Amino acid sequence: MERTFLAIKPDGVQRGLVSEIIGRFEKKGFTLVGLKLLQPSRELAEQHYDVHRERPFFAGLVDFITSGPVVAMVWEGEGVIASARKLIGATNPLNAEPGTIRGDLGINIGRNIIHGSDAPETAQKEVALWFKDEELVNWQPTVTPWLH
Ligand code: FUP
Repeated sequence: MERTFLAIKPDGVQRGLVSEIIGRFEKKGFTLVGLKLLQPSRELAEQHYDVHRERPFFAGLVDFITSGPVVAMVWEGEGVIASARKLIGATNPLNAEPGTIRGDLGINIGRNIIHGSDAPETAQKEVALWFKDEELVNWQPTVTPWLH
């Protein structure tokens, strides 16, 4: 079953948006298989954003993501990678559609609340970077089988 890596960034945690955001993925019907709160190290943040290493915003991005606690999650379900990206909305919250997390809750591209893997390869890489195998729970909901 497909899995994606999602992280509520320090702005989302500090603004008290954790339950609102987790609720959106729960209500959509995806399955939470990994969850932890951590303040990422610089090394972890730099690896996570390695693709942006040469971009002018890289240092600021790493400063920000390491500035406070992050809620790191792995969600599972059919089509979860692309669907989570839709629920999250465009990178710049000012361009994100209303109804999406960034469209409803943010205004600043540097403080855009949540990260979501953008493709199967990055999802696999990010899940492995942030979680050990034993931190992930293999389970299927039995009370709502019609969603799965
Ligand atoms: P996304 O996949 O939507 O998180 O966006 P990107 O991978 O393109 O960018 C990663 C993060 O870099 C964004 F969440 C915010 C930050 N960023 C900037 O701060 N400025 C930019 O011009 C582009 C991205």
